[in-house]
Amino acid sequence: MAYETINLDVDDHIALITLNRPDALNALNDVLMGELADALKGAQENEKVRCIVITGSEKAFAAGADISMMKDKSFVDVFSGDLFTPETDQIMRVRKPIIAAVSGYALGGGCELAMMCDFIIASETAKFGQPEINLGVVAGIGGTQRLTRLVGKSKAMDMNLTGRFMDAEEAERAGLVSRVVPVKKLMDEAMGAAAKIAEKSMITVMVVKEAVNRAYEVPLREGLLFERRAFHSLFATEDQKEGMAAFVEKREAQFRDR
Ligand code: DAK
Repeated sequence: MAYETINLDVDDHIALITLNRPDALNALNDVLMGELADALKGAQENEKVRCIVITGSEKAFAAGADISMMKDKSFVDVFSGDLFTPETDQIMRVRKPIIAAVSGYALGGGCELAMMCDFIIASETAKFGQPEINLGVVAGIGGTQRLTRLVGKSKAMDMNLTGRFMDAEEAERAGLVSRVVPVKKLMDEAMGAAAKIAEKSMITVMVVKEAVNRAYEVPLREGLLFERRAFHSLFATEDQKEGMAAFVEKREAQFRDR
């Protein structure tokens, strides 16, 4: 399917999705969110794809939900239309890892989209923010919830109440992003991380994703139990036998996703 607001490239087991509404700094509208959800569903279903990278432009990952699209909507419109819920549900259903490669603005829904990914690699120019308060609204897809879990109450309150932006260095310090690299190296770094993940056993990769995400859903005791059972269950795979045999035999493991 040809997309209007995103580009999709699948190569070397990696699906690279580039948000592409340059005139609006990749603001998220119905079309873009629909296309993103469709591309992610396709990547999930495509057996060749082992890792997904979502990026924007050098100037903006995404400057938020499209304000022009939202400005005249009523409560009934947004409530009945359930703005972005099917699309965000689709993002959360993806079992393969998703890396956000963020340069420039990641604001409002853009910051929230990055946080829906499994981890964020940022360039030195990245700026994160939840400026919805300046528009008389509150964040709507995780800016008060995921951000609070990632950076703690104090910074989440600061960001959501003042609408200020956090630069890449602060975002790394606060635990919002996993790495910060020079802008010219961003895609190499993100694609390199994706390639590294693509070498692993897909079964194990998906279990890691489930287990880490579990930490956000359940009490520690339940999370630890889930992790332990996940560990036990992987002994039923050929990839566990291969991984451990390869270590003992001092060779590279050849995983077969079995
Ligand atoms: N929406 C629409 N257009 C946008 C936009 C946005 N969010 N951000 C930028 N643009 C457009 C600008 O209008 C401008 O268009 P033209 O005037 O050239 O036609 C073009 O992109 C370039 O922007 P600027 O001229 O403003 O560029 P600057 O470098 O001067 O400033 C900026 C860059 C990022 C600081 C500034 O554009 C800005 O403040 N943008 C708005 C940022 C913002 O407030 N973001 C939060 C939006 S609210 C929900 C789901 C999601 C959400 C809520 C609920 N539910 C499921 C319930 C999310 C809400 C939001 O994200």
